[in-house]
Amino acid sequence: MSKITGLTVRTVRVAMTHPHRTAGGIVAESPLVLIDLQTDSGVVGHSMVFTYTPAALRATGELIRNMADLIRDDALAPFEIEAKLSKRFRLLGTQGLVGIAIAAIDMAVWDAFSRQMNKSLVRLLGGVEKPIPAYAGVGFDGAEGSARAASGWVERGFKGVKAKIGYPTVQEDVAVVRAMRKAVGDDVTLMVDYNQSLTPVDAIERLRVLDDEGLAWVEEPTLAHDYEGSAAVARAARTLVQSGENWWGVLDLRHALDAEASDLIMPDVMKIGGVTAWLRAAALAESKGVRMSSHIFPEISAQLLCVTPTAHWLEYIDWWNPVLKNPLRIAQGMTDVTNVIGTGVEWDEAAVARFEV
Ligand code: SMN
Ligand code: MG
Repeated sequence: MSKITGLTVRTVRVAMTHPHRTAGGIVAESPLVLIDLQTDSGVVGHSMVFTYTPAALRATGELIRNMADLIRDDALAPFEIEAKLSKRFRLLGTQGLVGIAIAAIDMAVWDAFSRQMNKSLVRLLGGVEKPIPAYAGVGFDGAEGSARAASGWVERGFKGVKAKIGYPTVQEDVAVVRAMRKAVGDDVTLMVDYNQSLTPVDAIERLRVLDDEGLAWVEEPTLAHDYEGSAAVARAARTLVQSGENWWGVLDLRHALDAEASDLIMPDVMKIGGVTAWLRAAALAESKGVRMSSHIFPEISAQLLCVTPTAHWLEYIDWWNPVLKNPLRIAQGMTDVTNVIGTGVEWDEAAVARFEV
């Protein structure tokens, strides 16, 4: 079995063509940490993590760099590395930036492991490539702007579009949904995302109004960790509640499922803890019969959804395409992960050099 010999960690700030506005703030660029994990067989594993704000970029990069000493000379065995790092950081805690750093290493280890076997991640995990329905997102851009952006995605073949809402009034939220529906027709699935901006009671009130709009889900109406509050919303609304992108680790997910906080779940492969944690999350979702979608990270998520028994939708973004050699392909609104090696993450080095900080 080959061994880990080192880590190269770079930080980039990738410009976004359209700043992504949400009820929880604006994302105008993508601060990313790019990880290359070296092994003694010469195979290199790649992974990337997203720090949402450039303020956290350097610290996250430094943290990952410092973890290299903890895994040097270790066997390329993802479950063992995950167990070791979780234990090593138990006293400090494995949420937040520490959790992101552990996930970065986990994803790079899985990538190196599957590259070494000359397989895609999905094949390594015992699955096969499957097309998964993909939806795209539109920002907090008003009725007209949201409708225009939604039409653009549908023209590119997407069968689902998610809008950011949480305007000052529910009437404005409804206006956005109706403008999008008018623009894309009845055959396109529409979702909305409040990005944790409402109190449970506000959410219950707004959903009484939105319940007749034919939405596939309402995402994060309340604080992501207020499981009881979210459960109250889920019970009161006919529209399905979706959440998961802000749950740290499998234990958060278990608490949320136990509280029936959400009808549907969408863990983020980074915040949940990487590939290892995703597999465990998928098992919990199956045990409860809860449909599971992904949150951003389209390349690796498209493969993981192929081995997720209750796989639902893939969230597509193209923000990181500028630094990727082979961004995820979408055909007629479905993912296409055929002929991919590893997790599919590999750098366009010339672009990385341009965006590196
Ligand atoms: C989101 C993703 C990435 C950055 C900000 C917000 C989001 C989503 O909540 O679901 O797409
Ligand atoms: Mg969201």
